[in-house]
Amino acid sequence: MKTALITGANGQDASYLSEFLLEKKYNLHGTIRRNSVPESQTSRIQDLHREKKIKLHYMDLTDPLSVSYIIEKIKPDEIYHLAAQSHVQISFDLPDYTIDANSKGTLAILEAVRKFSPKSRVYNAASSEMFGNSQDADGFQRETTPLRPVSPYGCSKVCAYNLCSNYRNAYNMFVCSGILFNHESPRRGINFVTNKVVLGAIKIKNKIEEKLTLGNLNAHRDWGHAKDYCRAMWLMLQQDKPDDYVIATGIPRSVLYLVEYVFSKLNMNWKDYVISSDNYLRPEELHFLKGDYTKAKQKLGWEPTISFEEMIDEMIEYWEKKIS
Ligand code: F7E
Repeated sequence: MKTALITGANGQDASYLSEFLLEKKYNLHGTIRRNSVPESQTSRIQDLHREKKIKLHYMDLTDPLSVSYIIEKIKPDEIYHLAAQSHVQISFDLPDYTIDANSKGTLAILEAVRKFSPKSRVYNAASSEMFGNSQDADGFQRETTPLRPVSPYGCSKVCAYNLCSNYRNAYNMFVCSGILFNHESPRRGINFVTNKVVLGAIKIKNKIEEKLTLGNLNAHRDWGHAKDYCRAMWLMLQQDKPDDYVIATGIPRSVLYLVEYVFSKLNMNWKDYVISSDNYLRPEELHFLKGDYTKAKQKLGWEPTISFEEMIDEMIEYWEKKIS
């Protein structure tokens, strides 16, 4: 039986990954961060926690002692490092914290593994936000595309990504980074645009809200389903050699397309309800993401299986049941 440790155990991705690893009979540990609302610390993994399928530990990325303590104690076969300050716009409000948690926090994980558990295989959650507005001549971003981040979040992830490849080469550690493009699900936080639009539209339909205020409708993102992307994380750690992989669908869509799709599914005209506000614009915008997942397909045998429309339909169904 393999032992896995997931940092950020209550996140969207961790919840899907936990279910996936439990099906594969892993002995599962997860870390959560202390906050003043304890019930929100297990909101996405309530059942797993209640049924004692995952053992939870307090850990904070800004407290390296807590990081090394857990890794030394558990010595996991596999570490899925998913914990982060993951909201791009909030990273402009909390730049110092974002760098501390995401960059120095990853360094704390790598140092703890190097000193106390050098055989652990590490998955690092890198991000398409690292590319910024850089793209290849064919419009795609891939593993070789230059990294030119346009947010403190993107910068923090570039630093973590570089540290991971440095530790892999310098200390011969098994560290992989998954460069994941946007990935969503009903479990996505409601301040990310997909769930914000779905929930907002359903509230309007149910006369709970009158309007939905958004930012940049022209931004394009390559959206996939979190469940598909978590399978790729596991595949990376099952290979003979550690490497970095882009995980994406290759299909960009605009925020406007998302809005039109959701409102028309609910038989409403978005133009009657959606307002654009500068409050949701970022100081520097990332305009267009389209990932080339050829390497993951060839080396991991990975491909996305859930379409954008199936994913949004699942989110609509989830919120309709909850709200109406
Ligand atoms: O924004 C635009 C916004 O916040 C998507 C994180 O998981 O993916 C995520 O980062 C787009 C952006 O995700 C609103 O300007 C318009 O262009 O859902 P989002 P994100 O910033 O792309 C990457 C890969 C990560 O790694 C991150 O951790 O939608 N947008 N109006 C809006 N976005 C939000 N949140 N709210 C709006 O009202």
